[in-house]
Amino acid sequence: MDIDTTLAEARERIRACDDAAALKAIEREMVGKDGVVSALLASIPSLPAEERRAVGQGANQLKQAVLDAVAERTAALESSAVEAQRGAGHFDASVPAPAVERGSLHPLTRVTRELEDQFLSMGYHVLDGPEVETDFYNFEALNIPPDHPARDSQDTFFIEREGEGPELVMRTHTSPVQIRAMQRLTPPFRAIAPGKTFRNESVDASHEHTFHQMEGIVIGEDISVGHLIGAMKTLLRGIFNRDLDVRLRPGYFPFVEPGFELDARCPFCETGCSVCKRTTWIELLPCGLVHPAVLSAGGLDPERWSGFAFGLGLSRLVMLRYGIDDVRHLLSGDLRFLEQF
Ligand code: FA5
Repeated sequence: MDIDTTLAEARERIRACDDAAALKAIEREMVGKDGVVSALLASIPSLPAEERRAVGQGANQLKQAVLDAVAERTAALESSAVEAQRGAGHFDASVPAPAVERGSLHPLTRVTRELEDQFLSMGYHVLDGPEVETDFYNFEALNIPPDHPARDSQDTFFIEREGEGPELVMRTHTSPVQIRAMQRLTPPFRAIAPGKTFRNESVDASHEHTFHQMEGIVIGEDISVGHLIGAMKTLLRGIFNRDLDVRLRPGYFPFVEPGFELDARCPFCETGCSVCKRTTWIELLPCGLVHPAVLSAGGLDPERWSGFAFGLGLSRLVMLRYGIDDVRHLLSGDLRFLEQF
């Protein structure tokens, strides 16, 4: 018998053993009265004289090593049994339960949901659109062909792709949903589309590379700037809970004609404050009547259908609503900021 091999096998079985009775059985088999070690010792008288000493020492070492291994494994099994009992059995009903940490809705989610409710009640669809868009939807269908200078105002993240296929971009605004809405819905219709947008911006307190917008589009017959102003006033009433005067300034966007920047009377003051930069007006959203080329790109006949569209800067609106001074807080994931809502 090779003593080293016998010991290695015995140790392996002991390590793998996970109950006390089985451990005892191994111990008996190895060092008991009729066990391996006894058999080894009993064989000594029949061995040549020069081998007897080594076999005797080996048998004693084997016995001690097996006893040590059994003792070590027994201690390990006992301590894990105690742990299990602690975990499962000891319950003190008088100890106060750990406080349940409740999450809360992100301010962007809150404002988005409020606006969705408001627009749903006005008969609008709430639409979603892909955040990774084709160049066609993000630019071309919106009357911004390649090399049009308006592309400079929306510095874009292009997506590298292998092989054939249309050029892909992270959408720079929610306006592509205008085209998707025209393709999907039967006019007349009204729809909003809140969501994430991306621009390769130099980031500062009012510019993020990832921010939220909410597109609005209304298509019908004989839609005029009057309808646009009426809808915007209703929108503002929903946001600020009161009627606010609005004014339109000319604004250029290739996908609307005429195009405007809509300002609202500052909801926080009457004579000028830091929010309105002492002007009593706050710049709220760009908007306009849908350009005939955009109606055509969406598959609608511009001779029959007309419409208005607007692009609300949701991130900026949330900042205004909650007095947040830096747009970068919104997506920072910083709990010190988030726990305030
Ligand atoms: C647009 O994105 C147009 N698609 C809006 C539009 C829709 C016009 C429909 C006409 C008809 P603009 O680039 O101005 O326009 O962005 C709209 C709003 O998004 C801005 O008023 C601003 O509130 C917000 N915004 C733009 N860039 C950023 C940015 N980097 N970080 C945070 N908010 C931004």
